[in-house]
Amino acid sequence: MPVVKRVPSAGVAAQIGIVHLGLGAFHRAHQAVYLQRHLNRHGASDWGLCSANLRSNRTLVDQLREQDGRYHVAEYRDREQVTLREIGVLRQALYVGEGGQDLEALLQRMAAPQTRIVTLTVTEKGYCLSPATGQLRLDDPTIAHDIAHPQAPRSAPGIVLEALRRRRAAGVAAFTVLCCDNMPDNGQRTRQAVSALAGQQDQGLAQWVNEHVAFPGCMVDRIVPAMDDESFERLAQQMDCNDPAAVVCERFSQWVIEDHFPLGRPDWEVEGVQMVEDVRPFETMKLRMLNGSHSLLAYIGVLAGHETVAEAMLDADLARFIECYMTREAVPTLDMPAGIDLTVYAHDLTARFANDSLQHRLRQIAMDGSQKLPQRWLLGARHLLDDGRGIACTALGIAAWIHYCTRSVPGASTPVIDDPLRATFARLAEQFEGSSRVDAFLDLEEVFPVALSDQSVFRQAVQAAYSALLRDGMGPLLRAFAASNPQ
Ligand code: CS2
Repeated sequence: MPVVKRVPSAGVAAQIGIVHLGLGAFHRAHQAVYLQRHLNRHGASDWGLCSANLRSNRTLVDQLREQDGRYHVAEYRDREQVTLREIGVLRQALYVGEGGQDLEALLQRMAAPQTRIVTLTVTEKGYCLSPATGQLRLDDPTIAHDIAHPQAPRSAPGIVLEALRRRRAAGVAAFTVLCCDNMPDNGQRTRQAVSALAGQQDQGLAQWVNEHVAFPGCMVDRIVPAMDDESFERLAQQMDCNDPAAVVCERFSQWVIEDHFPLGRPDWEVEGVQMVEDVRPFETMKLRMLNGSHSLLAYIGVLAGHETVAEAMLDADLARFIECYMTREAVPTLDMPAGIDLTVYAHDLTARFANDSLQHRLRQIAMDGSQKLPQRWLLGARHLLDDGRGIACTALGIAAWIHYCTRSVPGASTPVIDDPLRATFARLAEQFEGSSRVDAFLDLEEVFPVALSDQSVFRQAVQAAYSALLRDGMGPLLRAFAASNPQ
């Protein structure tokens, strides 16, 4: 049984100052915890939280409402030590379903002068941008809907824009928009989504957005596995916590934010948030080192027969492969400010991945690969090739992703793939095999920037990895890799 340290919620969030879109586990275990610590420290705060789920998990919103917004976060340092925090900073939980329930309440809340910041964790696909180029996808049905019905928006950019339109009409200053998703240049990408949508609706509004709305970028980091029955049971048994809205996460947490909040912000730096002028180096580091390794572990790990990240890290060959990826294919692409030691960072990541008090399923990370690969692997691969370096680990990752998305699984007619492009993957799997399948995948311009897929060295590396994978299988391939790349 672990030693449990309990931290109750203290103080009252008198007013809602932040509206959040995307009430998932990550938000509850990351941003809400920083705000809770801020509240506990000050005893009273104007930075209470209103969080909304868009089209997913209505049950959670109902549960939170029943609990008056209170829930628990269990932070596992390891199997022996846990901190159980009570969160009381969530003042309002909303659900905007297909039928638009709570949409008006959400828009009113966002338009209210007390709301000074709007934050988002709607996952990469929630911005409706092309993953490879970052341009708004005008062919996306949700965006097409929002262009036709600006005042009844369904997409996250559409909701942000409609709230801004109302503020402008009422003469209320724009809130600051803070994207907390794992995208490159996430502030700029969010600006791009909102302002391109505005350009389709109303030029005057588009200009106002460009002139008046701040979109600082930020890097968020905390490993928060999706909750499952086992995690709920563990909370009940180990700490008598029977909370259907609880989340489990690691002890580590990091938040680096560009300090540009025209209407003010909580004094986050007191809670350990790093406020910086330019977040991009931190974001690129995290995307390529942590998330890049995560995605490698996901596709390669599943094909090697593993289920969770910690279990995959016990596979010495796979752990060696990840280490080689970090040092040879991620670190050389990074240009960090003084004081950041990437060797230490890589070492700490390895320890975090190996934390076996978390059941972080590889399949959770494997979701939405088409939206994740460009920033996790492909921008780095371009950099490496431009420098004349090798991309062996990345190439095996891409080969594993293609195989993961198209292989047949015993007992199932098609593998269960959770990705916006899953229908395309199924079609390509049916039409092509072997090297033509690889070519067909690399031709997907939404995922692979032409500047990369045009390079024959790149194609050849992925082709070679894919045929070796089909020939040898993942286990033997990793064994051979580790044997020829000893520590
Ligand atoms: C993971 C991330 O699911 C995924 O794609 O790589 O959610 C990762 O756990 C977080 O970014 C960690 O901060």
